[in-house]
Amino acid sequence: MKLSFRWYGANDNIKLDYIKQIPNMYSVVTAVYDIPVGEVWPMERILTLKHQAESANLKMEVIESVPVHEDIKLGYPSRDKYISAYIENIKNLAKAGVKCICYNFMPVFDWTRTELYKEGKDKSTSLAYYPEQLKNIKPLSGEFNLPGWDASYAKEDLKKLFESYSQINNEKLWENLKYFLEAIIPTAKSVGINMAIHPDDPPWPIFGLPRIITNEANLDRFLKLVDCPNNGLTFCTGSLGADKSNDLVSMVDKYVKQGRIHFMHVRNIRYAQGGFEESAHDESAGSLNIIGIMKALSDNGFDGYLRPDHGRMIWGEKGKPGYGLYDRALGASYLNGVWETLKKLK
Ligand code: CS2
Ligand code: MN
Repeated sequence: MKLSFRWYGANDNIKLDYIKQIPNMYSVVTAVYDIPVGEVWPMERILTLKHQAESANLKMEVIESVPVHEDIKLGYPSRDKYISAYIENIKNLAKAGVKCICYNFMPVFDWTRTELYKEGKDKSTSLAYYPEQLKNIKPLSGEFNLPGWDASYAKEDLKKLFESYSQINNEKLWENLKYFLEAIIPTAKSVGINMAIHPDDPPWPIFGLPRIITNEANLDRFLKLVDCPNNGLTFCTGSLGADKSNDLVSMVDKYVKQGRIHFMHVRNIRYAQGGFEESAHDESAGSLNIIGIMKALSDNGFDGYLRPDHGRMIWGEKGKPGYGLYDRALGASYLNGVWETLKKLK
């Protein structure tokens, strides 16, 4: 496995040198964040990120994310223009040495939580999702109060978007995803980029919006839409694990054997109040079988990218919820420890 770490570019408070000091750290996972969705990222911006990473002795082989324009998910005629731009991005990123692109196909909202600073018994804080609280969140109401998303949309734009999605059920979203993949995967293949879709987080519909990248049957269906190794997965344990019926160990085993996992997000969650709280990465801290998942990767010789996912806020650190340095570094070190142990015991 190639250990990697999300870095938000020059505006990230976390220094690249600090990231490199995490043992075994190989690559950053980053993106150009300030170009509107659907446009081509200027080559010099991509190269700047790469040079910054390289000056700290890190690679820049994974991009998370190249976001997909809503018109593509909605299947509007304008999608072709946005798909062309997406293809340009794939080509340019390949020229800069990128090997893997993470993206998602969730309508309107990416991840959804009901609390960003849930205090644990040890006074650390983490992200949490309680279905009871979700009932009280009404994205279309006057006080739009969805944690993490409040400032991202003007109320009127959001209303329009929701109206557009009233025409889109799961099957329509599948069709639009297939159209997108058929257009982009041949380019990804020819330039040697692995596309890696991120599962829906959490893996069920929210606010009546369709969500399809949620469980094993749907991942099977996804991989067959375009049956090519470059059409693969970001296997996010915390996202898929929120649905207790997902058997993560057997899913990892199966998809690594098929060569379709290009990127792992490994984090733990603790089931609570019908939902979940994000915990430390350690298996004993939460509900997921983290060691079993790492063993399935190790047994199958997993050679893709792996990053710790969200961390708690600990040691007084202030920062982007889920993306502080300290707990993610502890997570990376824990995962390294498990990995080395498994290797040694082989
Ligand atoms: C990430 C996602 O921070 C997170 O929750 O796992 O936002 C992820 O970057 C996107 O879904 C990938 O497109
Ligand atoms: Mn993830």
